[in-house]
Amino acid sequence: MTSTPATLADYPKIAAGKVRELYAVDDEHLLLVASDRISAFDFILDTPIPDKGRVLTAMSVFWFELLADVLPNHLVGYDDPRIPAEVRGRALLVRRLEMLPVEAVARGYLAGSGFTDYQRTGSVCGVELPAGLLEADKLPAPVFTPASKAALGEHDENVSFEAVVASVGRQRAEQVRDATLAIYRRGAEHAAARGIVLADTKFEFGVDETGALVLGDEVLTPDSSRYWPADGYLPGRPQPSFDKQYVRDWLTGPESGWQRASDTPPPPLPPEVVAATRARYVEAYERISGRSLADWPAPTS
Ligand code: Q0Z
Repeated sequence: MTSTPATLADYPKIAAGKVRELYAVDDEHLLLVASDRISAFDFILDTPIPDKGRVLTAMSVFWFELLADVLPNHLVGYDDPRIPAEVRGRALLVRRLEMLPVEAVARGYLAGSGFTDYQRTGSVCGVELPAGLLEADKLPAPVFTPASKAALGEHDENVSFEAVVASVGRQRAEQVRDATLAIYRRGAEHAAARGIVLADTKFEFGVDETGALVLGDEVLTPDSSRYWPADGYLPGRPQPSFDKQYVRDWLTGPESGWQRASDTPPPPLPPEVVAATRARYVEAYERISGRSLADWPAPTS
């Protein structure tokens, strides 16, 4: 015997986001690890949501498989011996790519910075929209609204298509735009048939050693997308988040004692809010995939 089971400490950590970490496995492979941490109102909460990392990882894998005929992706494995037991079920072994410096956003509905920019200018990322649209309205057709990757803790900044052309070249920019819209359309159509509105989403693309465009990162998870319940969808007001609404309602309600404007960190979540939120993540996965979370890998005790 020359090797022992991998442990996370064997792998250098090469990047960390708010709720995920990235490790180098070898020259050609990375390990993308999703934690159970959750953010709300731009704070990382002190209270984890059990199984959130597994749910988002399982969801990404479902979407990679469904979308593989639209574009190749970076997924190599989710139950591979190179994945340490401690992160089993919430880690993806992926091909190392040359990532493109663009947040590839598709919007089918008017929300977030898309709605803010529309109210000020009537357009988003240089794309003119019809007058008179309401918050959360469905757009006449999905739009590509790229953003530049911001430093940790900063918000991505919406940019024009010409800014993407300037950074990656016209051919690649057109390929990224077309792939973004094709993948969003396919995902939104699948989600709609299961009672979920996929309002918008952010993809990250890379280029492999042959020059091919490859879908990377996490795909169509509630952390990279706006998921709304189709039930009760009503434009003209902010829509409830499929996954985080219990957290937001409790934090902004009287029970928490927290003032959003106070600049103080939010308090820990009570067990019933944790349980309801966990159930929403599991429900989103099971509705979208038609699969049971019980069948997804987990650490073995
Ligand atoms: C992804 C990120 C973080 C999670 C780099 N296949 C790939 N090849 C090369 N680089 C990446 C990927 Cl996915 C890559 N990110 C974003 C950062 C945790 C994901 F800290 N950065």
